[in-house]
Amino acid sequence: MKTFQCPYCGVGCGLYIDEKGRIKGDFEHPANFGDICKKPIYLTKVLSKDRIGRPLYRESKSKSLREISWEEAYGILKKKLTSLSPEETYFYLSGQLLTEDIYVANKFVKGFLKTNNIDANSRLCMASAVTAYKLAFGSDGVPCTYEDIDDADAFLFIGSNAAIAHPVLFKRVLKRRRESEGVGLVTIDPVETETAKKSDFFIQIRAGTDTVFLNSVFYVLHREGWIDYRFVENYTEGFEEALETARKFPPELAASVCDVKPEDIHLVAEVFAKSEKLISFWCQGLNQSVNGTMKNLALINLHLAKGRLNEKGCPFSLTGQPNAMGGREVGYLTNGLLGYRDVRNKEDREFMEDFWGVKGIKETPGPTITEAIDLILEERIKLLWVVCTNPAVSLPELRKVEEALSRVFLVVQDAYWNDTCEFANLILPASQVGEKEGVMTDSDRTITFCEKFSEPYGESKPDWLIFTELAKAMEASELFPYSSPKEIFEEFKESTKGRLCDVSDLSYEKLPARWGRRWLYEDLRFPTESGRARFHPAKFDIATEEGEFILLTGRLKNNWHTMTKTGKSPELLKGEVPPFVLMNPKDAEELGVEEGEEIVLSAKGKEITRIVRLGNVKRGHIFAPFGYPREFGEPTNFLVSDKTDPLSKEPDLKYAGVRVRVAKLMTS
Ligand SMILES: Nc1nc2c(c(=O)[nH]1)N[C@H]1C(S)=C(S)[C@@H](COP(=O)(O)OP(=O)(O)OC[C@H]3O[C@@H](n4cnc5c(=O)[nH]c(N)nc54)[C@H](O)[C@@H]3O)O[C@H]1N2
Ligand SMILES: Nc1nc2c(c(=O)[nH]1)N[C@H]1C(S)=C(S)[C@@H](COP(=O)(O)OP(=O)(O)OC[C@H]3O[C@@H](n4cnc5c(=O)[nH]c(N)nc54)[C@H](O)[C@@H]3O)O[C@H]1N2
Ligand code: SF4
Ligand SMILES: [Mo]
Repeated sequence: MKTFQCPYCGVGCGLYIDEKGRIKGDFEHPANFGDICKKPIYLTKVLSKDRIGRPLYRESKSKSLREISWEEAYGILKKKLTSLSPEETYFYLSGQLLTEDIYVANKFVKGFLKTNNIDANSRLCMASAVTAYKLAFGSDGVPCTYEDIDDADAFLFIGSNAAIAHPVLFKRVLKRRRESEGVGLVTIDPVETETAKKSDFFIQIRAGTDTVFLNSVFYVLHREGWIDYRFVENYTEGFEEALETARKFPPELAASVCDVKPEDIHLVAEVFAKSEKLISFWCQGLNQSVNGTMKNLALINLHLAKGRLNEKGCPFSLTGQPNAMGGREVGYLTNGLLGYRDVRNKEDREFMEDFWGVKGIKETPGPTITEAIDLILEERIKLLWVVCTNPAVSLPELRKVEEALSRVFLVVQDAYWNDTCEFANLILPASQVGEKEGVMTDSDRTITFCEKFSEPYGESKPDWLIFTELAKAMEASELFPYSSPKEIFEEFKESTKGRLCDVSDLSYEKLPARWGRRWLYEDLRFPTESGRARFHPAKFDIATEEGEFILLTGRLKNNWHTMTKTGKSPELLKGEVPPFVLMNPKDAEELGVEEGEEIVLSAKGKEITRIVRLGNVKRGHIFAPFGYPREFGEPTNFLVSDKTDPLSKEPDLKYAGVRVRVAKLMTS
């Protein structure tokens, strides 16, 4: 029986293939205990569908791609990488790679080429949560674990549609409510999502204003005398400054900014004050915002003000991708190094240089992916290497992205043909989960070993092997001596010794296992300079966008992002295509459009057409799934801007100003 971690969401369910080739939930895995959602069930059916089987190449984009051998591919890359300066190259990775893949890629870029020009799609995903966690707690490890769901009595879902995005986790929350009296769920979202529909309270907030709402909850906690001063005094710092900011937002004022009732704010304050154990789950409704880090900090402030950690609760950032946490452990963003180390820290750099036996790791973080797009347009970056992500659909401001992808020498390393491949000069076929071995870390720090259950498709190779073989072709075998993922894991392990994310005791045979204690900060000592957790004033800054509607973007229930896998399964596509948007019935009526009719949304000089579905979306807002690739028409992200949060540099993917008209008026 082959077991592995689900390659979809960050819940990280353990799965296995039974004797008839069916995919089932692993009863022994602590993330799901046998549970499973619909998406992975169809995995084996799409494993070999429309794959890329051989490396493909063209020097000029006006030519068609032709098949080449791996040797030729490595030759081309070697020539490019040696003729360009390291700063003229850029690597864009993914939280869907295995830890071993990420390890080798990161070492290749930061340790061998010696540039920090490397980022991952986590920039669009977890960057704000990472930044806020680090500011507040000194590290970005999630403080608690899934077990904490099983005895909590209050759950807040803010900017998270966990019912479809983290379904097995959400079912665990519902089970807890079913089995115990007095357990309550509150959802805060501009859309009455599936999560909201299953909650006891739904607060329909105006997009972008969570910082105001949460500051106001802090205000009420203070006004009502509900602060846990003992906790604040013993274990935290910065309370007064944070409170001073919060005091600018009395409930009446906040209610009008957020377009909610003052009682809603009071209700959440009461949940913070009076529940026994409260877990606040959040995801992209807080992270993907120009105010994203502040939204995160405003929420964490509430947990600190009430001492809601460990047995009393947890601020729980839901990780989106199956191995974004592994990426964090390896340090695959522009500033990261192994074991939660940072290029800006001299000691960390010295450790790494010693550990890898290299010299000259750069101390300045590289540009983030949206900055890199600008640098490509300025012709300062000349080679872009994309691994396991589909930026031609998922990055914001797609007109700019298309232009950049057309200009740069583009290497795409992917398992399937995707929209980004259309712009590629060189395509490297990658093996995917099921065809390769290695580990992933889920949302609650549990690491799972993924066994191989199928031969690699065609000539595809595991991502770690592609970088290892290229390094060999570049005469760097000493640095990259690997002949198996296990050797890579052993090397990675060593680097984490004594660190917060210490996995040095683990081995493939001992997995699944979690790093860190159940409660990461059990003793209430934090890896900050003073050892205390830190409050931060949560300053409010809303995205300003021109247009009649605010376009919110997000996920489909049965499809995974840009649909390269799930989109090949008719069972999963059903009901989710053709591309649609969700609109408030009153807005639709005013516009003169009915359910099933088409509207045209326009922004940034681009128009996209979508079918209207009616739903309880906040008035003035429209919800659009973002993952539709070009085979279904223009992708949503043509309308989305690349404005970013100043601290996390995460783009605001949840607040685009759009104009809207009825499509049929054009043709009549
Ligand atoms: N089925 C499925 N599951 C997935 C994925 C998938 O593609 N498909 N992707 C995975 C990944 S990588 C991620 S990151 C997660 C994402 O998981 P989620 O973040 O839960 O999903 P989203 O749909 O992006 O956004 C969540 C909610 O944020 C709300 N929102 C938008 N703006 C605001 C705001 O200003 N304030 C508040 N409070 N809410 C707001 C939206 O209306 C939406 O309901 O899902 C993971 N799981
Ligand atoms: N407007 C808007 N935009 C968004 C978001 C949003 O909410 N709104 N969400 C953002 C977020 S949170 C995320 S995480 C991103 C996701 O966006 P992407 O990362 O672009 O989405 P995926 O479709 O998951 O792309 C993964 C790619 O990896 C390939 N692949 C799968 N397995 C392997 C493998 O083992 N090796 C290699 N080399 N390739 C493999 C797949 O075929 C696919 O092409 O989108 C972001 N963009
Ligand atoms: S909840 Fe997430 S990890 Fe679990 S089976 Fe579904 S997609 Fe996979
Ligand atoms: Mo994500």
